[in-house]
Amino acid sequence: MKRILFATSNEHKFREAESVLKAYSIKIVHANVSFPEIRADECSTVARSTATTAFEQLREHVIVEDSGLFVEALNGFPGAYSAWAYKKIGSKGLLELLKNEGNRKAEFVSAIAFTDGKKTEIFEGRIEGEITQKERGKNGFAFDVVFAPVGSVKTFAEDTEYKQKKSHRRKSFEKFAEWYLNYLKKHEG
Ligand code: ITT
Repeated sequence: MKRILFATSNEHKFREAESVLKAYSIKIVHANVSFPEIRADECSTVARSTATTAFEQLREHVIVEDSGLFVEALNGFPGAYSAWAYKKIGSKGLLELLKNEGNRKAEFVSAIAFTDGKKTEIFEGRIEGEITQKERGKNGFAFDVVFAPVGSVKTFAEDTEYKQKKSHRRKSFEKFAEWYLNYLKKHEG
């Protein structure tokens, strides 16, 4: 098994990533730390910067992930500010903002940044869906209770198996894993 640090203060993110990566025999170790994040509209910009900060402190190959929910009718809000928005208004607050809105389209985005201290690589995953009319489901975290992905009538919080198969995080981590196995071959072979 190959080991790599995943720096995140979010236990849910870690578990979702772990379950994708074990199929590739890549073992991630949880560095339960959070670093100051820059403000930017794109998750990839935030992730790239946080990876550099994480490497400076941890001095090991590290990945970080920045993600968010981009709601079309709100011009992409809360987007890269999702963690902050969730703390402030929660998913009930988001439903309130969309109360009289017919356009419920939204997209989850996950951007992973890997760095070895010399170069940083970015991997993105996305999933489109709709914001439901009310909260549904008990599993998952944060906005999972109000997000129903295209192709399913259930929210991520109602159907975690579907989330695990199709999510933005599944896609970004699969891209990362495929790239990382090659990276290891080149650097260790
Ligand atoms: P770290 O920065 O320490 O990794 P965090 O939770 O603060 O943890 P982000 O800054 O990337 O991570 O914020 C991501 C936020 O986007 C998260 O807190 C949720 O509000 C939302 N989000 C992202 N992915 C999600 C998912 O799969 N399900 C529900 N909400 C999600």
